[in-house]
Amino acid sequence: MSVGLRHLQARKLEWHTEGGTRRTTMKKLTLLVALVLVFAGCGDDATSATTTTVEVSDPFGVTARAQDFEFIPTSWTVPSGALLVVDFENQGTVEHTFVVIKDRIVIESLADLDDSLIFRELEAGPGETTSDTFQAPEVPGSYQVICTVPGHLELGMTAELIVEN
Ligand SMILES: [Cu+2]
Repeated sequence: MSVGLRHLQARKLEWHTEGGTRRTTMKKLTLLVALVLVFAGCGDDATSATTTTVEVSDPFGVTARAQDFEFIPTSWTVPSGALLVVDFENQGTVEHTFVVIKDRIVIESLADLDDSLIFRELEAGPGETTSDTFQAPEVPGSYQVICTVPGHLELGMTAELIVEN
């Protein structure tokens, strides 16, 4: 599936709610892709038509804010496997990151983190907003989100991405 990011960003505004994101109605978008192949035979009525229907879920908007030194809100609930459009807004005075940890592993100290444990990473400088589009984990559960700037996890920059069926 190829959908332009600009298109996704325009659509995701519908799902933003103040103070975070609630699970809202997942509208199903039905794309009707009709491929009609017409073969004009010489004298024959040789016409072939193929119709393919593809169901695509709308992207799910997530707004995450960082301050010095906390995430707001501290949890986001998303449908499993959904296409997420994440806006990470850094309202702090230093750089922050939004790092989703794989496989429901919980990191308590940055020393426990290595790159193989990172599901997805966004970073934003002070006053910046970074956006990213990626697929939520398929397996339901609570996925830890941390800031990986040294010292920030220890100051409490941890949150959770809750994946529900
Ligand atoms: Cu931070």
